[in-house]
Amino acid sequence: MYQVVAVDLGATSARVMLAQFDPLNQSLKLQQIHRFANHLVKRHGQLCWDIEHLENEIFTTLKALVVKGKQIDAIGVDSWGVDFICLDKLGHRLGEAVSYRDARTHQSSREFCEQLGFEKLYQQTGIQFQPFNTLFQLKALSQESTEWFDQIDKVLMLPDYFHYRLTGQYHWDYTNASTTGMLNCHSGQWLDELVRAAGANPNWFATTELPGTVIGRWDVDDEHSIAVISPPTHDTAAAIAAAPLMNDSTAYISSGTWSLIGIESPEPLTSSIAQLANLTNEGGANRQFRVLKNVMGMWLIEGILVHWPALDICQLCQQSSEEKGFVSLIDPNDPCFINPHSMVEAIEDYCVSHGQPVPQSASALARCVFDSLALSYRDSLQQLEQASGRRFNAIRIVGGGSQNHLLNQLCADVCQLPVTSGPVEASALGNIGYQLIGLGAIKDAQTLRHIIANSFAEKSFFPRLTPKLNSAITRFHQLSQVSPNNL
Ligand code: LFR
Repeated sequence: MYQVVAVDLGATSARVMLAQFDPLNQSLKLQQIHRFANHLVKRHGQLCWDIEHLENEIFTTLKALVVKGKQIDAIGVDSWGVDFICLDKLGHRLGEAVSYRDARTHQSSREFCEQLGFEKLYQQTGIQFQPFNTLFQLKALSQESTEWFDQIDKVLMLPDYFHYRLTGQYHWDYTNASTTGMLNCHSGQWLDELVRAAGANPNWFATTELPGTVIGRWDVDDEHSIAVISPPTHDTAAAIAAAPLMNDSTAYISSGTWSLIGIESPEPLTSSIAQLANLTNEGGANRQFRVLKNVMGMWLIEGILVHWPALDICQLCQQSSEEKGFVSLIDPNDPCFINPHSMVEAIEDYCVSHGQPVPQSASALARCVFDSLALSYRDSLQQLEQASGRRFNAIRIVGGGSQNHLLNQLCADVCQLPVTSGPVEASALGNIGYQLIGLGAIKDAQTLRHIIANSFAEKSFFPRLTPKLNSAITRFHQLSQVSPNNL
């Protein structure tokens, strides 16, 4: 029996999960050890991650597990992409971990991107334009005249920072490094010229390594020392590694704070069609590319729930399912939803400015979001079909958002495709799976998917006839065409 711990950091909630893998039966069991809230904090006028809080929760939970006498064969950390931490020569943290939701790049990213030439950038990196890509964050940092800027010796992506805190070793996982927008998508090497253009130093980074690599050991005390093995440290890469995708005609949606809709491809897709659709080509755990589209997902719902603290997501979904569908629609990727001071006001303003009725309740607001997300999934799938030449006959939804039966059903109805949901804890499972591959307990990526498919429950949703669908699609297109979400 192997026991492995995944620290899975999400933008709003984080989990420490313990998995048991039985090599004889090839079965996996997962147990939640601890779940804690993650939130943004304002520091020196910027929106930051509370690194001390995260580190404290991680270390306290891991130590408690060891003290209880749990045998642990390995540990690995994954989190959202693009965000990073700067270290000095002695390995001390410099400044804060500024969040990708901070506005510091919103203006400058477009200017810098235009200056570099997006087409050239896209051909080299395969990475979508998002104002928060690490490339643009570094550029913003280099222009901030921060007093410690000259002391930067290394830049680590967030999960690798926690790996460093556990082991003292510096490591750059390929999957998360690909989200920086500074890797050559063909060679997987850092594009030094681009790094320099961002005002950064190529020496701050080193060669990336594939998930499954042993980073070092965490010496808990004189008696205990545990291997730290790199998972796919980008949560989306981990989630997709755990998605039981058995053929090329199934598209996935990794559903959480974001909805990431995509396919796996042996090569990056960087045609003008892909560029125009702002598809990204992120590095996959299994050396495949994650060709996908970012759609602002549960973030919008989380933003609504802030205004109704007594409601939980299940109640909200239940009430929304009783609302009339396709009344008001939004383009979920409109920049006004990245970090509004009030999500409710942002949706209301959007409806007013697009001549639509203003949703009058939490459930009407949520219904507007769910309908719009499903329509946006449909468009993304079409863009993926055009860019890849594939035809999809099924959708697999994984991650926390896959528990949302209303959205799963709307997705099936609007996309007119069968949907299968699960596993819910996809990022943690992908994290665990690659540690087990690193330990030699699981043979390879495909075997991992079979094991996960056989070990965890799934649920099916079949497309139904939806009367007002065509007019909703037309209305949605009118909205998304006017949104400045692409360059
Ligand atoms: C999802 C995710 C997305 C990435 C966004 C920002 O949690 O990792 O893949 O585009 O967060 O990092």
